[in-house]
Amino acid sequence: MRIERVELRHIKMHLVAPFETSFGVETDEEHIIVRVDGDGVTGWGECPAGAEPFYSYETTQTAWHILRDFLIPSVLHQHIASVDEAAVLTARVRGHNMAKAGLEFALWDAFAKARGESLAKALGGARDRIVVGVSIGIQPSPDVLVKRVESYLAEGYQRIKIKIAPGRDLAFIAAVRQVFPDILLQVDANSAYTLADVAALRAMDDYRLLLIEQPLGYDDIFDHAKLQRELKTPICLDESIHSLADARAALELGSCRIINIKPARVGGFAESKRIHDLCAARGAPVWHGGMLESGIGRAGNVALASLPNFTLPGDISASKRYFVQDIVEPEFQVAADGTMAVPTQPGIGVQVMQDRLERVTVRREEFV
Ligand code: OSB
Ligand code: MG
Repeated sequence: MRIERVELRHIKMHLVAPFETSFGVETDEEHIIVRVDGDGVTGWGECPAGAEPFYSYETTQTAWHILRDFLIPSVLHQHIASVDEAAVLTARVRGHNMAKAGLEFALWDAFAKARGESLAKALGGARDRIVVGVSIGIQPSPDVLVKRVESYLAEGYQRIKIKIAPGRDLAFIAAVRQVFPDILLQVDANSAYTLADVAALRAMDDYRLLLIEQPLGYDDIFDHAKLQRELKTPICLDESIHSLADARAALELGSCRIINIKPARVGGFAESKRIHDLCAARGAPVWHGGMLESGIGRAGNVALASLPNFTLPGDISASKRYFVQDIVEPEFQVAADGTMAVPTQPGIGVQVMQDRLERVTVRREEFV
C-alpha cells in the first residue's frame, strides 16, 4: 500500500459526567484522530493521549508533535506491505507509545479494509461478542457510589471497577460490597499509594476483589513485587506496562498476576498481541483497559478484546456512558446480558460520521 495522505484532527468531546481519578477530574476528552489514505482505502485510528500529562507523560500536544514531525514523515509516500513494515520505519522514535499507536491503529484499519476483513479477524479475534464492565470515577460519597453501581448493573454491566485514592477507599469498597455481595468488583488506584500504605491495601483483601489495579508508582515494577507478596488479592498493572519487556519483568518478578492491556499505552495492536500471547503462555489473564475513547478508538478496543486470553471483562462501555453522541455509527451498545457485539464489517467496522467529526475538531492538519 502506498501511503498517499495522512490527516490529523485534534478533537474535543464533552463527557456526559465528569470522570474523577486519583490524578484529577476530566470533563472533556481531547484526543487525536489519525486518518490514513492509500490504495483507495481509508484507515482510522485514535491516539488517546490526554490534554494533561497526569496518566502518562504524553499529551495531545506532544503526540501531535511526534506524529507531525517524525512518525508521519517516516511513512508518507512510502510503499508499505504490512503494519510490521511500518513499525520498522517508526521504530527510531523512542517512547511516545500513544503517538505511535494512533498511526499504527489507522494502518491496521487500512490493511484490514484492503483485504476486506474485519479488524477483529486481522488481529486474531476468537469471539463475536465480548463481556464488558464499567469504570466508575471517584464519587462524592459511598451512598452516591452505590447508586451509580446499581444503575450500571441494571444496564447489564458484568463487572464494576471503582476508582480509589487514600482516604477514599475502604468505606466506598465496603459500601458496594455490602449491597452487592456477589458482583465482580475491582478497584483502580492509578498510583496513589506507596509501600507505606500496605496496611490500608491489605485491608482490601477482605472484600473479595478481582484485583487491585496499579496501587504504586506509575513506572514501578520492583515495589509492586514486594507489595504482591503482602496481599492475597491479585495486583493488576496498568500504567507500569509499556512493552512486552515490562510485562515479562512484571510476571517474572511477581509484581502482578493480571495485566490490563491498553493498546495505546504499549504502542499499538502488534505489541498488545505479543503481551496477550506472553500472558496466555504464563497463565496470566488479561483484560482490556479503556481511555475514554470515541467510537473510533473503541472499535479497535472491541476488536482486540475479542482475542482468546482476554478472559476478564474489559473497561469497554457503551458510547452513551461517555458521550451524548458518538462520532461513529452504529454507536457501541451493551446488551442486557453485559456483552457487546464485535463489528464484522471490514476494518474497524463502524462508519465515521464526517459531520460529527467536523463538529468536535479543534485543529486539523493534512499531510500530502
Ligand atoms: O486507569 O484505567 C485507567 C481512563 C483514563 C485514564 C486511565 C484510566 C481510565 C479508566 C476509564 O479507568 C476506562 C474507560 O475508558 O471506561
Ligand atoms: Mg487503570
